[in-house]
Amino acid sequence: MIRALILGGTADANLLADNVSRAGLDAIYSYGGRTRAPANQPLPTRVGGFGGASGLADYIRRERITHVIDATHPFAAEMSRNAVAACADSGTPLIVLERAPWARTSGDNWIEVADIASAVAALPEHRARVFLAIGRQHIAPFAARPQHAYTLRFVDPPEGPLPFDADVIVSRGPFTLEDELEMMQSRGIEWIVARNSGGDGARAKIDAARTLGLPVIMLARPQLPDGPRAESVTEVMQWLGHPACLGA
Ligand code: 3Y8
Ligand code: NAP
Repeated sequence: MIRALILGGTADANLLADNVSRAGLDAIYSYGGRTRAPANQPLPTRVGGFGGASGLADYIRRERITHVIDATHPFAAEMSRNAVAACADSGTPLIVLERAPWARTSGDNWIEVADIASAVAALPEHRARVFLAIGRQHIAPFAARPQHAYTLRFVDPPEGPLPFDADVIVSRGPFTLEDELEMMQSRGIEWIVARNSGGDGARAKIDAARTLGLPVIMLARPQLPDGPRAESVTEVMQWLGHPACLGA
């Protein structure tokens, strides 16, 4: 009898939850608790950390979880590493639902970097108007370059003071090309800093940058442990032994 744990928090995880629910499978959806009002799911939902890999292993045993699907974001590296360790420890089948990274196409002006420090170093010396589309958790290092006019985008309003002077857009996406073009042109954006998240929910800013001929400092994904992977909800449903529903 299947009892699946979906490590969620992304558009792909939401599509999977919809399919799992419609297939009538017993499953739990898990959020990390990063946002104030996460999207509702058609499955029983838990919010917050497990307490490291050992906490997750305990949860798997206590809840009699039979399958784990890591449908977290490609940059949620700690959660993904914990899932590999906990499933190995508890002998639980694990699959990672991982969307392909965006590939540079002709017309893209990308500066590909490995980490945030390199992204900060890739900015010009002279004052520029910079859109940091990397969320809230990793912006502090940009305080080393206060000469720029920064625009940030968060899911929720900032709780405390920011590490540097910046305009903040509060919006949870997914974003459209029209909205991104309007935002970048009205704010005179000259540089974009982004993560190579892949998927459709965040790619509009990349397409808008290409249209406007703007440079994108593109953060590469963290290395994750090897293991079974699926690039689509259909593949995950097959792994669970159930055909996907329409629209997967
Ligand atoms: C809490 C769940 C849906 C899912 C929406 C996707 C698409 C929009 C693009 C930009 C980039 C960013 C950020 C982003 C995107 C989707 C998807 C995606 C990027 C929610 C969600 C949770 C989070 C957490 C949040 C992080 C932040 C990252 C904003 C829900 C809306 C920048 C990643 O304030 C914070 O602390 C926010 C933290 C982790 C990265 C960061 O370090 O700040 N996502 N995003 C999940 C949880 O608690 O478990 O609230 O409903 C999900 C989505 N975010 O409804 O269709 O699937 O990728 N999320 C990045 O790509 O760099 C925005 O602004 O262009
Ligand atoms: P992270 O740095 O990899 O995880 C840090 C810790 O947060 C984990 O060790 C775990 O705590 C807890 N956690 C993370 N995701 C969880 C989940 N789905 N369920 C339960 N606990 C979770 O993760 P993150 O980058 O902050 O991402 C947090 C959430 O936002 C994830 O759901 C992810 O899918 C979503 N998200 C992230 C990004 C991004 O850019 N990182 C983008 C879009 C959506 P314990 O160790 O205590 O178990």
